[in-house]
Amino acid sequence: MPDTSTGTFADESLAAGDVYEDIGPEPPRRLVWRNIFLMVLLHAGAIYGVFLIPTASALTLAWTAACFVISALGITAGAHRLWSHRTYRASLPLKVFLAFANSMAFQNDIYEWARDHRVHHKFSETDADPHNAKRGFFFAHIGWLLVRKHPDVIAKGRKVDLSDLEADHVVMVQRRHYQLSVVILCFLMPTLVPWYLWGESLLVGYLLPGLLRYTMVLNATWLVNSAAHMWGNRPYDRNINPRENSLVAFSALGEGFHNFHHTFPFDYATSEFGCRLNPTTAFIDLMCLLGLASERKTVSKEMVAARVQRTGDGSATSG
Ligand code: ST9
Ligand code: ZN
Ligand code: ZN
Repeated sequence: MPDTSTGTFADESLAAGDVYEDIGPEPPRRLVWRNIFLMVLLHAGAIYGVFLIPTASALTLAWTAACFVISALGITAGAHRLWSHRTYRASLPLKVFLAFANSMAFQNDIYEWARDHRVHHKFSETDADPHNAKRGFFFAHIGWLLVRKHPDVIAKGRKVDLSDLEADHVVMVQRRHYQLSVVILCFLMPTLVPWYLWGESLLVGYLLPGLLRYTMVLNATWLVNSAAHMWGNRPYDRNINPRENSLVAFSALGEGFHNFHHTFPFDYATSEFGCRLNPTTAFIDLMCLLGLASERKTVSKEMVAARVQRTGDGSATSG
């Protein structure tokens, strides 16, 4: 049974057996009305966009899908597997591409995203976890972006080592020019390309490859924090909340194997099954084939098997 009052560290950088305990009463929840207003507006625009799908040209729909995949890779292959966990090494051209793709996804700059994500791994399911899933599905999904952070997130987060990110020029340049890059890459480019190249209306360009695509990438990402921390098997570690969730893996380009990922956060594939339901792993493999990436870290089959035996919930299909 998972311990519901404490969170155990699942990060390899921490001493085995360390336990972080939640302390003190819950501070008052401080709503951020600006974010609530903008998120309601964004989702309303995205829903309106759904009704405009029949009026869009085939090229616009293909462009919307391409924008989804590129911006999603900026999160999965970029902010997550490269910059948060350093699971592989990327060449400068690949890093620049991923930084552009990351701005297209508009989920905070790489530095802030990776900082919050490292804090999430280190203090999973405690007050110091930015999207602590013990506070319910809504909080883990979107609610955490609508309220001030728990003081523990900031206090504990300040102790997390970010020196590699500070030394990474691509990360710091993207951070310096973040707002402008988002305006251009997340909103202007997706809208203007179909208008200029094949005469799509500006409204459809703004609502489909713009707002609807952005909202879909956001929700696919948030499902990893909400659904994949609540529903699914725990073949590798039954003592932590993150689960294997195939539906989330499908919508999040392979990021739904979350029990594996929290157990072995250094593995570039975030799964023992390679490219199965995992386009991000296929993308990193392709980059290696093209000489643009190298040094993929993986966990050995023996280590997975031993872990499955020791802490798994018995649902493993291999190991
Ligand atoms: C978004 C992010 O959506 C999504 C991330 C999801 C992560 C998912 C991970 C799952 C695995 C990967 C799967 C990928 C799947 C992809 C699939 C794709 C198909 N440590 O933040 P402030 C400091 S963003 C240390 O203002 P408040 C901070 O530096 C969407 N320090 O806190 C600052 O210090 P100083 C768009 C920290 O006031 C001070 O604290 N954006 C930490 O509580 C205040 O910081 C939005 O919607 C830390 N962890 O406000 C909202 N955190 O003053 C953007 C903070 O010295 N965010 N600090 O500079 C906000 O508006 C605010 O952050 C807030 C909290 C209202 C949420
Ligand atoms: Zn992670
Ligand atoms: Zn997680």
